[in-house]
Amino acid sequence: MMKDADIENAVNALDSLEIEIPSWGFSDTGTRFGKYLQDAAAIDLNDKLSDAGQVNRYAGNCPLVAVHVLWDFDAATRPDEVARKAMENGVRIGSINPNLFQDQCYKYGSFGNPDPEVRQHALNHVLDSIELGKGVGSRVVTLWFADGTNYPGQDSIRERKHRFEEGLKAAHEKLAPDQILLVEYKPFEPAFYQTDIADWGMSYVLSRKAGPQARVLVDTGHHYLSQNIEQIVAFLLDEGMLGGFHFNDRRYADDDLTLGSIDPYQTFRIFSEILGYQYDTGTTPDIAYMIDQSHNLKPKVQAMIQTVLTAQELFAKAALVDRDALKKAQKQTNEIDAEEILRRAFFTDVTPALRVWRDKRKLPGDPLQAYRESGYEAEAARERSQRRKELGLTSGGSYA
Ligand code: PSV
Ligand code: MN
Repeated sequence: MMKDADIENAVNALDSLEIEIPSWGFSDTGTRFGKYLQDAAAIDLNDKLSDAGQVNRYAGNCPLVAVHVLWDFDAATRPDEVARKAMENGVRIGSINPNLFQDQCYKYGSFGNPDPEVRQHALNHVLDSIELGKGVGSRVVTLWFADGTNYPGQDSIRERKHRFEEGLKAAHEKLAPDQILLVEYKPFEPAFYQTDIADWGMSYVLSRKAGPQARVLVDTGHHYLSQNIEQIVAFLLDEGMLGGFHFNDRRYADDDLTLGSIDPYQTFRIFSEILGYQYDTGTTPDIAYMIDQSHNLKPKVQAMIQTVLTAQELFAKAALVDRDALKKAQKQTNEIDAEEILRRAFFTDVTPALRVWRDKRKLPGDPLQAYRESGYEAEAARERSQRRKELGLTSGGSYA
């Protein structure tokens, strides 16, 4: 049973949580073996903003939508129009994700490419993305690089590092004072010998060298198995260098599974580190809580609602950690009590707090069910398959 004080703590914590959802979570995506198409999948950015609006309407606290520049924009897209469209759907444009991996010229990398012309091409795209961010009123530019090499000796690792230092510094120079540059790391894939920004340490060094508005982005799927992610989070928080997350879960590699579907305790421990830092310092770190998931099989809006609800539940649980008791147990090196304090919070049923929070925000008590009953998905499937036909696009048909 939750005590009133616990409910209050959890509700306050939830009030401080804002989750960003990715536009690419609403379109048809797949694996390198192919795609299974869904009739209700978004076709264009308008559809994605509409879907994101639904997630925010039912789940609450996810008013930001991350966009991927080449997947969502073309030369004719007007940033002010996009910002207006987002507003119409009750959301705003969140992080801008330049695409530095799709063009043929990136075969040997973008910022790390040995060819200065390709490096300039990549930098121009990042600079355009920074301008786009200013145009749509977004604060965060997120950089993920597929750069790396596939064979030992293929290129100089140190020279590639220098090229990155130069490129990131040049990008940082063009940021508006309120923009931040997030640098994401990933240990492998698509490069399989060496990735140029392989872990948080490399991202930390490069961000520091880029300038004061650059920070590290932790994608929870971008670690080797069994890596202690909450330790990375604690370390970066303490250094003032944690910029944001790409949340998802994984079993094997960068699986993009639903947050908390494999190891909810890990997400809880990450949240607990953040809330513990807030408790100790009395400050709220500026963290972009973003989801990076694209669902191949699940219905996309439902999957995103499920994800947001999971984040809310785990964040509420993390708010229940008895910080004073934990400090006391740590002081006494009482590891059993210390661990039990975490476990007790994790295993508490926080439904009462979620109910209070949802009532307060006039959200449905069961957001997933309310969305399912709304008829939005059936209508989206009908209208979008019709539009696909008119556009000559392949459709999922009755297998969606
Ligand atoms: C790369 O695996 C990544 O995590 C980057 O954040 C990309 O922008 C995103 O996935 C694309 O799905
Ligand atoms: Mn990511």
